[in-house]
Parts: sequence; C-alpha cells; structure tokens
Amino acid sequence: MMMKKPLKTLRATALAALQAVAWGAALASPALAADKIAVVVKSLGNGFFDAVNQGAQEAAKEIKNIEIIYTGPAKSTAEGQIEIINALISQKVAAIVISANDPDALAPSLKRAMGRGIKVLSFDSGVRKDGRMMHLSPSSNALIGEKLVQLTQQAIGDSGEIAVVSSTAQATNQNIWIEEIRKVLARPAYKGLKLVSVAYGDDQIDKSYRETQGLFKSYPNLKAIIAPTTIGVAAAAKAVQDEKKVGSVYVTGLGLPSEMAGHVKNGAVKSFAIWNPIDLGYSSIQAASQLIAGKFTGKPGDKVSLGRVGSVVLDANSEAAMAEPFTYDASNVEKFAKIF
Ligand code: RAM
Repeated sequence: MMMKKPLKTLRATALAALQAVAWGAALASPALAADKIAVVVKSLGNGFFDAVNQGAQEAAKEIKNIEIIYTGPAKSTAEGQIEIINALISQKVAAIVISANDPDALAPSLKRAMGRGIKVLSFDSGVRKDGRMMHLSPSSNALIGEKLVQLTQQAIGDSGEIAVVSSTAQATNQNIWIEEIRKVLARPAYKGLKLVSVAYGDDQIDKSYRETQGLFKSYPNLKAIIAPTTIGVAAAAKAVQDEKKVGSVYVTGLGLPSEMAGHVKNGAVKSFAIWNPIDLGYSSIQAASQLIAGKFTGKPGDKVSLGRVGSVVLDANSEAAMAEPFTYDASNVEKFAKIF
C-alpha cells in the first residue's frame, strides 16, 4: 500500500524546491546583484560627457555585474550636483564617479556618501581631497597649459592680445588649466602674448557665444581665443565665423573633433587639442570598480589598473593622469570626428 505524504510535508517540499530555483537563479544570473555606479557629470547635453558615458558603458560591459547610472544637472551648478548626490545616497549606489562643478561645495555631501560606504572618485574636474578617494585627471595639467599656449603661438605668431573663454568660474579643471596657461605665458619665450581677459560661458553654447562677442567689442585688437572647454571652443569659433573675423582672430582650446571639424575647415581654428573622452569614461569606471572590490583604497602610491588604457600610480594627493593631450588639425580632424 502506498503511503500518502501529509499535505504539510508536500507543501514544505514544494517550497524548498521553489527556494532552490530562486537561489539557483540568483547564482546563475549575476545581473540581480549588479553594483550601481553613478556617473555624475557637470551638466547633461554636453557631447564631451556623452562620449564619457559611452566609455563608461564599455567598461561596465567588460567588467560585468555593473550598472551605470548616467546623470547630471541641466546646468553646470554645484547645487544641482548636490541634489543628485543626496538622491544617490538614498539609492545606496556602490560608487559615485563625478566631474565637479566646484571643488569645495560638493565635499560635505560626498563625505556623507563615503560615510555610508559609497566609494567616491572624481574625474575630469576634481573634488578637494577630503571629498573623494582619488581623482583621475584626463592629462597632466602642466602639459595641457603648455599645449594650449603652443597652439596659440603657432596660430598667431609671437605677439598679440589673447583672451580665455572658460566654462564656469568655479570649475576645478578649467581654473587649474587657466593657472597653467598663465604660468606658461610668464616665460620669456611668450612675452609678446598678452592675456587680456577671462570670460565665462558656463559651458552653455549661447552664453559662450555672447561672451565671445563681448570680447570682440572690448578688445578690438584681439588676435586669439583659448577656450579650455569643448562647449566654449565650438561657440567661440562660431562667433568668429559669424562676425567675419576668420583670419583676424584665431580660436584654439580643448574641443571635440566632431564639433570642430567644420571650424577647422572654415579657418576659424587652425588646431586644437583633447584627450580621448571615451577612454576617460572607461578608465574612471575601471578605477571605481576596483575601489568597490577593495583592490585599493586611494592611498598615495596605490596602483590603479585602467583596463585596456593601462595603469596609473596615485600621487601624494591621490591623483593620477590618464594620458597626453592629442593635437587635431586639418590633417586628422575628419578622421577623429567619426569617433568623438
Ligand atoms: C567641457 C567640460 C569638461 C572639460 C572639457 C574639455 O566639456 O567643461 O569638464 O574637460 O570641456
């Protein structure tokens, strides 16, 4: 005679089986346990950061088990970024990778994030030392300053008035680069180049354009504009073209080949520079994932692998630079315009 299993036992067996399936699924599909890494940019709608996001997604695909939350305020302000950071703390992301609109203003909320176990890394535009675990610069600041002054001299020769069209007045990266530009201009070799003004376009196309027009009015002898911002450099070049100043005012700076190819063609720009923004996004996520995994903590001397980009060692300020800036002109801009 067959013994019937009591109903209770049957239920328990079925439950156990279901649980085993659920655990099996959890083990088999790591997507369930994906670490969330938030990439907080200065502002949305900037082609430079779109390229950074592309690289971040590439890294996430390669590392696996990572979900990128790409976010940023509508305008490049610290207040907008602080709101986002606070929301990310509540969401319990594993890491925040941020390009800062202000080195100091973000530090308190990022410290709070770190206090909750969130790994914080600044990239592109830094947060002051106590507000992040490490900073990844795209390139050596001194090298960027030097390159931009060299390109200016190549465009206009040894003398003339020059102006800077920057992003926001608090941007960590642009302010450091402007300082480096000033240092290079102080050298005897550049004594004929005179920096007459620094204008702020806030990484908005229309404001950068209007600020450039203002410079033309205030400085009728202006010969060059250096814009160490991808938005500013494209807007300044457009103003030069529209105001029929091609040939009398030259624009250089840090630009995206895809946004600058037309300006190189029409002569407003002879050459400009930039590093690979896709690689910068990729490298930042590589570094963040190792912080999450506890492979390093952000101490001076720590070695950080940047995946296919190579590796860097953190300096005394827990900072490192990714690569050298690359120069673009009529000979190569079209080719790179297809990439970023
Ligand atoms: C703008 C941003 C960014 C900077 C580039 C060069 O897109 O200000 O921070 O690195 O330009």
